[in-house]
Amino acid sequence: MLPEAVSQASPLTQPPPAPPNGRPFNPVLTLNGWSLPWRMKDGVKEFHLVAEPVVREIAPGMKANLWGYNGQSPGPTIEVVEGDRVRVFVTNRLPEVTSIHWHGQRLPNGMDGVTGLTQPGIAPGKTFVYEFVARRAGTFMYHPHADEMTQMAMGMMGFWVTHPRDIGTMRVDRDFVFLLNAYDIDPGSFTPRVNTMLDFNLWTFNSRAFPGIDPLVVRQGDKVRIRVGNLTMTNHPVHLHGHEFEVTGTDGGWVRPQARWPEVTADVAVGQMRAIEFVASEPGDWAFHCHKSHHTMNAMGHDVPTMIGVDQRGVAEKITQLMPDYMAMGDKGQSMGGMEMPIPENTLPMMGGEGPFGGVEMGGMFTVMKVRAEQKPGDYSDPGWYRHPPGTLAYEWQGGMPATQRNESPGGHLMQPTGKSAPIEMTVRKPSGHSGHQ
Ligand SMILES: [Cu+2]
Repeated sequence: MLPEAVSQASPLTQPPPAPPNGRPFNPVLTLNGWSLPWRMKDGVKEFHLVAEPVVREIAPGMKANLWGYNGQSPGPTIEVVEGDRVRVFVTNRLPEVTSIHWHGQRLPNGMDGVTGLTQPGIAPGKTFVYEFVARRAGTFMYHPHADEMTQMAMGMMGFWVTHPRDIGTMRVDRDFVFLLNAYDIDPGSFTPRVNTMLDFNLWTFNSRAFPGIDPLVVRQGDKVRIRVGNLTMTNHPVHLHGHEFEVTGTDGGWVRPQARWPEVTADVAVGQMRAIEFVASEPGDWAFHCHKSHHTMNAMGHDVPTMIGVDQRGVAEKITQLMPDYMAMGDKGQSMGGMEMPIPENTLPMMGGEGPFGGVEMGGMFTVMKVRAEQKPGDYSDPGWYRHPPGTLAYEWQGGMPATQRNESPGGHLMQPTGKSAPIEMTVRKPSGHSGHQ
């Protein structure tokens, strides 16, 4: 008999229980996801993945028709221990052939899951068995190697973690994992375009867009690892506020301590995995996001012309005669904070999320790491917004303003177009006590 194919309906983060059998390990926390239970049979860890159409809530207010595994996209995280013998049953409930490639693993060539090269495709309705020993501890992914462009554009992918054989190796207090993924879903529609190569309009962590992405909740002083895998078609510089980290793991394994350097942004290229580590020493609500600014926007942010500095007076009245609902936007930037725009059904606002001080004006690949002194070990529940100690919050200046100093020399060029140098006039203000400060 096949092991039960456990299915998950919720897109919320499900902290996994401690492993019930087999070698002990510290489970990871899959952001807006879950880990797949296994069955132990004659010393082999057996998992059952079902490739199938799913409905994924990308964020409250928007659902997408995707393809995934066991009820969700991405599929569940698979967690095993170095040295485990693993057997994965893969049942295909899609309308076309599929396969699973175990990205990054050392395994017998015939278990590598490349349709046509190492196996025939798994036909609809059929089940294939993959079996190998998890030889190397580290961070891995799984995805089809069959009609890849369609199946990945539809959300077929999942995370795999092989824990070290010794539970004390590379030990951390909290270990978060998620995949970077992207979709092209027209505003008002439910199904991704599958032939898009570059111009995706929904940039997601584990098929969730901000404000739908759960926070990374940690206890102050915790050693934290965040593992990220990239199965989009472009790279993502992931950036953490308030802390420096080191890349301690890549797709090829752990990075030797002598080879690490501190940074605050790690670029994760296509097909790569990165594990970053740091001590969460600074309490607060720290942004954690892709640094490509159009990746922290949702669908409505694309294909909008730049209107900064354009005087739209009069234009709106003329257009309103043709389109009664027209609203001129963007002449002072595209800030959407506190602004309600009419948008099609099943579409996320371009930039959303409410913070304690107003609109966060972010979408897509953005979430918040919440560091709290009072968070209990192992507690991932949302502690609410950070309460800033007195004197630690940016505030509005209520005093006067100095007169603006302008350089009035014509043009201010070093060289005139003729090639002759022009006299430069400069006004130098020498320090004279604190008269300029107020
Ligand atoms: Cu990005």
